[in-house]
Amino acid sequence: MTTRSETQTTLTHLLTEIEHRNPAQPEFHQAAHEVLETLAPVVAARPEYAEPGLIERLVEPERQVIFRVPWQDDQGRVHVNRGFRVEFNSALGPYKGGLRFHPSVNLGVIKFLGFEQIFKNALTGLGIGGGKGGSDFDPHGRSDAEVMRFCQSFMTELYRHIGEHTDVPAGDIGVGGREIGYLFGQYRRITNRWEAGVLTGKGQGWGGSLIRPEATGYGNVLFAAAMMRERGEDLEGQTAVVSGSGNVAIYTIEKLAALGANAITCSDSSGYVVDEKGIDLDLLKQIKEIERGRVDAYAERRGASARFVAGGSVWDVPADLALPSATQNELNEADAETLIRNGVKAVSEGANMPTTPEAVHLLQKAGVAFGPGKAANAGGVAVSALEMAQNHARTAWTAQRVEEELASIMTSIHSTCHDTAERYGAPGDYVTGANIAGFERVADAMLAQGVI
Ligand code: NDP
Ligand code: 2IT
Repeated sequence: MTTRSETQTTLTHLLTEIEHRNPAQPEFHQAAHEVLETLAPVVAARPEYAEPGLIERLVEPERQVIFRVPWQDDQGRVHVNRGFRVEFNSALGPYKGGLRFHPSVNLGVIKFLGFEQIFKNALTGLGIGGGKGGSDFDPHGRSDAEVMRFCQSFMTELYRHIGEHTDVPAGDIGVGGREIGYLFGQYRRITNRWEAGVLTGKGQGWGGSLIRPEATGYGNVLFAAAMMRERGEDLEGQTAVVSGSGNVAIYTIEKLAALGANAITCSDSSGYVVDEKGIDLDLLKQIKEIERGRVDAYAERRGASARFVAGGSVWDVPADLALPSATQNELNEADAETLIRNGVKAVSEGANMPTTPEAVHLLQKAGVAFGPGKAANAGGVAVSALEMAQNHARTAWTAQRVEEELASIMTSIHSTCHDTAERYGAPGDYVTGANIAGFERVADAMLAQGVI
């Protein structure tokens, strides 16, 4: 019988090894640390998980594809971007996870996202493995025609690696309905197949699921509501700071309002907006989804209740709830201190790994309910899996049915994380609960399927 501290020593050695074998991938190291640092209790308690090679296999992607993406801008100039698809783990189902188009994308970023995705997808209880992809292409300021040519070039390589039973990409930062449309069109053209389940987040009317655009934000708010219920409170009357102004942020703000809470901020990489009356969603959607504009335009058009703060930290704005919904490491130790000082009750991650490890530690120590992204933002990929189910059955569910399924999945993820944390001696620690519960499901499948 191995003790917990012996197990922790083994895991610490493994983390050092991961850093050596994967140099210059700080985000991947961070994601691996965050998971492996919480696994000692379950590995010590269940000897089968200490089997040599199990965790080593889990941290090594099954396949990593890197490719050239050449494309021409509207002036005919040639640009060369880099494309990635990391197929991390398929023990539970086809690789599943989004595509990110952002200049900061590199292999380490895609690996961190793919690694997180394994556990997130396991937590949904559905049959989906973990993967992620993307490119260092920057869609900001590009015309529709440029984005289309880029997507077509990207898919001209990606198509050979994906498929409804193999690997099913979707959106992430910089990839929404427009990009999924262009990607699907090129896939269909190259393969001469109507294979609806090869991508999710498709348009309604050609295989997309109702509520998929809303699912990540809605799901995160449902997760936050479940954490608040544990504290004997609900969302009615609570104020919230939300970062980002993209897909996740917009539908987070929408669901908060539906449940009686009030989101008073949104942001982008240029700064943040604070609106004392609460964010006007019609205006924000008009600026972001239709005009593809910036949040400073929101403040200009909203009138006296709103102001734009260039640069600065959205976490300086006092509120009961904080829902980071932009990008990784956007909420640091100093931000956590400010939130705690201002009396924040819950932080629920809509983005992937937005809170630095030091900030997570501070929030948990201060008794703030903390929902890690792999649990709290799993609603998006869960509804992607429901889109795949509808595609396979050649049917389309009502919005009400999808929303009910989403709500029941989020409730079940919350209780799984909550109960698992308690079972392993970390009551209230959703990070430990999510990591262990996700790990158990994937590890059991990997052990059953042998050394592959
Ligand atoms: P969008 O592209 O729709 O929006 C991204 C938002 O975040 C924009 O407001 C963008 O501002 C801001 N942002 C992005 N990068 C940075 C940065 N480096 N610094 C400051 N602001 C930044 O993406 P999504 O809303 O889809 O994704 C947001 C987060 O949610 C990501 O972490 C993603 O991985 C995660 N997520 C998304 C899911 C989905 O279904 N879409 C599912 C689960 C998680 P700007 O325009 O200035 O760059
Ligand atoms: O991070 C994520 O979970 C996503 N970007 C959504 C992935 C998906 O396949 O819907």
